[in-house]
Formats: sequence, structure tokens, C-alpha cells
Amino acid sequence: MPPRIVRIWMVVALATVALATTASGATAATTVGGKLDSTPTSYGCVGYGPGVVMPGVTIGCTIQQTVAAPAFSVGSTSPIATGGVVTRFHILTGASGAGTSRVVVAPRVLNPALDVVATGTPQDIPLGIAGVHSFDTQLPVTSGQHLAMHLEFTAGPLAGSETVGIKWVYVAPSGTAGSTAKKSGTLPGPTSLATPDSTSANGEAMVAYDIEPDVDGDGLGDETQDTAPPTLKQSVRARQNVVRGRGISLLITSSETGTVTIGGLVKVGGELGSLTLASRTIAVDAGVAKRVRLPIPARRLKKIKAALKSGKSVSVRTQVFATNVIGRSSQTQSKTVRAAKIR
Ligand SMILES: [Ca+2]
Ligand SMILES: [Ca+2]
Repeated sequence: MPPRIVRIWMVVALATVALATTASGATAATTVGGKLDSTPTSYGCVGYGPGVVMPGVTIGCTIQQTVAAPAFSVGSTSPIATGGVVTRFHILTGASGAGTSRVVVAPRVLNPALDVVATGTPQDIPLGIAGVHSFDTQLPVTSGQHLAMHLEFTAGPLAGSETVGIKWVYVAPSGTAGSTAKKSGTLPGPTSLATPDSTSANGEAMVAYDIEPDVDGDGLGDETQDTAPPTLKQSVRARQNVVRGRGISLLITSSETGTVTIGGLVKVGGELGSLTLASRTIAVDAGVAKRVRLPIPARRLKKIKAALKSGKSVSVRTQVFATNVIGRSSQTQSKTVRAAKIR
């Protein structure tokens, strides 16, 4: 085999690997909720303030945007059109004279009946800082569910006094669509918002939620949270009868459902270069070992047979990598199989 041709084969093999490791096009992340471009003018929890609860007593409320408000919003969070994982949430708060008081905020998932099915880890906001506050979270959501924001006042001289606490709802001009539903309670809070304590017409909660796809359904957002590649295990018998088997046999396991791509190079002792074997890609289930064969074409088997008969050593170096369903690939792994001598 002229060395020049061998080199071309190797370039083709590497290009094939590069294509196979490119991420498959998953649906991009979306943001639902408000555009956060209106200054909050109202307190979302009006009605539970001083005189209702004694100072120092922790109180809170959950607000869910119930009606799309196209005049001032990118859309309602009610209900979610496409499921995934909420990976980040944003809340815009207005100026506050609340001093050292603090509030905790936590995103919530509600079912279609508006029962609370999940609450994200509460995050702390110092009330003295107005602006957009963004927090990472990990909250799976399915289509048809709703997103809501829960607030509690937990510390400082104004704890338990919502009406002088934090502005986070924009009140639209009269006649503009939009409303909120709310209910008071402490974390983990009420289990149902189906019968709100009160509603606030024309209010837009200044909150937004980033939802990433979760194609493999593991509860991790595929773009920023589900970044680990699958783990590949490859097991081969070190010496195999390559001629009789018309190829080599491998036992492969991927930690994640997806595919495993198997290729290889045949090295014939004493000669420069190698013979590249066409790679094949097979479907695998997570954690299930699969026996696969890397075939060697008859034309090449003939050369291998001749080399073995003339006393040369022949080996196959495998090139194997696993790819999960969201397109992340393991490193390519190699093992060497020596061809058994033939008579
Ligand atoms: Ca995922
Ligand atoms: Ca995953």
C-alpha cells in the first residue's frame, strides 16, 4: 500500500469522528414571564401587611401571572407551553426604604389546578438594592404546568410587613389586560392557589424564568446543567482470531442512552501506516453492556492473512466513543487487539 493513500484514509477517519461528536440540535432555551422593562409600582402581597401580622412574624405570598399581558409582557407564564427545566429566574424589584429588612424569593411550579408541586431553593434579596436580581435554580416543569413566585419577609425590623417591603409588581394603565392571583403563607407555603385570597387586576409580576430543554429527562437543563459527557467502558480480549472472526469483537457500555461509534486501525508489523476500518454507530441503552463486532472487509482480510502467514504481527487498534441523546460525546478510547497466528 503506498503511504500517500494511507494518509488520505486516516484524514477521512478523523473527519468522520469530528462530525459524529457535533451536538445534535436541541431546542434552545426560552424565557417566559415579564420583559422586566417596567418599573414596579406596587407590592405583590398587599393585604397582609402591618396590622394583619405582628412584626417579626414571617409571612409571604405566592403570585402567579394568570393572564397574558401583551401590552407590557412577553407572555403569560400560565400555562407553560413547552416543558424542560427552569435553570434561572429573575425578579425586578423597585426602590424600597426597608433598610436592613430582607426578603427571600423562591420559584414555584403549580399543576393545572394551581396546587404547588415544587418549590425552588429560596434566595435572599437585600431590600435596599433595587434592580434585576437573577438566581440559578433547577426546577423541572412540564407543559400545562404554571410558574409562580413566592416571597417571604424573614429578617430585620420590617419582617412581616409586606406593604412597606418590596415593590415587585407593575400596575398597568386601566383597561390593560393582565392579572395576578395570590395567597399568603410561609415556606413551604400553601399547597394550593386554586382559591386565591385576593386578586390584583392589571398587575404584572416582574419575574421571568429561563427554561432549558431536558431531552434526556434527567432533571438537568441540557444547555448549562447537563454538561457531563457519558462514561464509556470498552472491554476486548487482547488476542483474537481476526481472520476467522472476520473482524474483532468488543463489549461496550455507555453510562447514558445514546450511541456508541466504533472504528479502528489495522497495523501490519513492519509496515508504515495502517489500514483504516469503516466506523459503525450503534444505539445503546444506559448501563447495558452490548457485544459488537467491528468487521474487516474481505479484501483486507486477505492481506492480513498473508501477513500473518509470513510471520508478521498484526493488530487492530480500536477507536470508540459514546454520545448521549443531547449530543455530548466521551473522549475517544483505544485498545489494541493482537491477531492470533494462523497456520
Ligand atoms: Ca437533561
Ligand atoms: Ca444527562
